[in-house]
Amino acid sequence: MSTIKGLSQSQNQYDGSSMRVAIVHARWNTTVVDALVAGAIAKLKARGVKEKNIVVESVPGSFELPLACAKCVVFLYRHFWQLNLHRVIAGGHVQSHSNVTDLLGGLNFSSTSSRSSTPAPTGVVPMPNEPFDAVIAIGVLIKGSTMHFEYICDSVSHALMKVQLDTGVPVIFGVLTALTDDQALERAGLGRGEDKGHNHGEDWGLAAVEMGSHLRRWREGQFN
Ligand code: RBF
Repeated sequence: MSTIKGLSQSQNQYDGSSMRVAIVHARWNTTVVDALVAGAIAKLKARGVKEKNIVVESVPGSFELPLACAKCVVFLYRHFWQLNLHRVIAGGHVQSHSNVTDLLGGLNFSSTSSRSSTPAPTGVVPMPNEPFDAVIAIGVLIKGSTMHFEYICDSVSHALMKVQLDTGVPVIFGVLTALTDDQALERAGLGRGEDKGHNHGEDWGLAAVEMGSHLRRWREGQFN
């Protein structure tokens, strides 16, 4: 039977060739998680994201995903502050748009970034890593006989949304909340029936590049 559900493909081919993306995944239900991570990586690469710019971190379970995603972003904030401090000490100018508002409203790491047209002043300690354009949180929750599932699903989804809204860095929601093993397998393209299903990790890789691209544009005040 045909369905009207699902994601319609964007007309745009978003370019991930200068992007950095973090994937944070849980280790519960690894058969499914591994397929989802592989699907996400395949589509990141298909959009041009370089292998060296895809960082993969793992945590025990889905409940740990929000903190790990938040830490990726906080790490970057810290280095942003250090970077600006060094620039001031070095007598360099701080670009007029690199101010506290940027920190609160979104990330702006143009100083030593290859995206910047302004060279960093001499004496500046280089930022060890470029910022992430997006973070993909991947976990698979499968309902058991207790209320655990409901609590984890609820808290994790709210917390991941909070990380994204608080930081302005896109957090892609790659958490499956399945009622059965088969539901989870089918959503990773591993279905046991004739129809293997669709690997949603692929959609998450595409979403990461699309959102990273939108955020770069929106931060510059460019809207369609
Ligand atoms: N983590 C998952 O990522 N998926 C699960 O399906 C899952 N089910 C769990 C069921 C129970 C009864 C417990 C105790 C934990 C489960 N976890 C699951 C792990 C959870 O996300 C977290 O790692 C641990 O609770 C430690 O904080």
